[in-house]
Amino acid sequence: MDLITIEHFILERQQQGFPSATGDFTQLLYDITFAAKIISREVNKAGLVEILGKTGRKNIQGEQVQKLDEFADGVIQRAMDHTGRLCAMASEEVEDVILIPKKYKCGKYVLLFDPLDGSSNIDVNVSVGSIFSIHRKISDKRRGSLEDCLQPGYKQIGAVYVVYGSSTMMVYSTGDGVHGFTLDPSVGEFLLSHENIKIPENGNLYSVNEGNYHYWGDGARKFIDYLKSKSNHAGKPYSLRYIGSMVADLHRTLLNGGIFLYPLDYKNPEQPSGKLRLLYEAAPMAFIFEQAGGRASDGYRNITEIQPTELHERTPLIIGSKSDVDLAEQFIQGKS
Ligand code: P6P
Repeated sequence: MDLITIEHFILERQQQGFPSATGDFTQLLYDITFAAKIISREVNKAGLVEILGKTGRKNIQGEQVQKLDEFADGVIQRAMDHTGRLCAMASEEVEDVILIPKKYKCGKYVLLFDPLDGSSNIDVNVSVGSIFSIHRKISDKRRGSLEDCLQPGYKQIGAVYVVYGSSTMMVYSTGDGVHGFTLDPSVGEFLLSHENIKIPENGNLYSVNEGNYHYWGDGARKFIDYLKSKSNHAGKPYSLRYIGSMVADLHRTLLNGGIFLYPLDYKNPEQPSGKLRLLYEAAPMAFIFEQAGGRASDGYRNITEIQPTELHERTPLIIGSKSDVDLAEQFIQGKS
């Protein structure tokens, strides 16, 4: 395979597809690449320096904030806030919209991100990831606003995830296919390793936390029982793979096919909910999976069709090979 850096690949696609473009969007993708390299360096040495300790603080999700969470959030904000490309940001680690300081130019894009998803796995050396969603500014406000952040997934103009695993990989789509790049840390370059990723039509893997089985609705339980039966459409039971780190689980699902689920659960009977975040986890992943020929649903509708009402709202997520997601919906909706 030719040695093609992510910067070269992105620029070439911009020149081919949008010759009159200003290059701002391309520069934004470069900025994300830069932040990912810095986060990768810290994640990969986390076990070597006293950074694994907890900060003693909790984020708005009530989760113990790991120092690397804070570090990743800070790197992204500091890499982005002065570039003049963004009008606003939103982070899993920050309760409110992050507005661009008045001393900097306000740009035409919005960046929503989970700086380090799955961070509870850091201490046990399990792969973690960063997820980014990019929208255009839509409000008529001079600076950015919550309105610019609360857009449905089909309006995204780009989505990126980075998985910090045995190697660090960046996977992105700007609506023209899905492309993967692997970091060569010795030169600090992401090199093209997976051009035009397409999710296999069918998989034989399912990925779900079965510990929640008794909290799901009947349809979800019946679907998982079906996948495990010998008389399912595949004629043999699916295998279970669950890491408990969304980016790692979804990266495997994208490459190998099959289905990942975090269904609606009734742990709180008065307020059944999903766990995963719509704006900066489910929606960008849904955009990427759709671009790779897959699907993403909340059990009833496409994730990318959901109109967000809150910055940190949660959603059930069923994502993977289209046929598997279609089937899951049939069961969840009681049609199978
Ligand atoms: P559970 C990690 O905390 C995370 O947000 C996702 O990365 C992951 O898919 C999910 O939660 C795992 O949740 O309830 O199975 O531990």
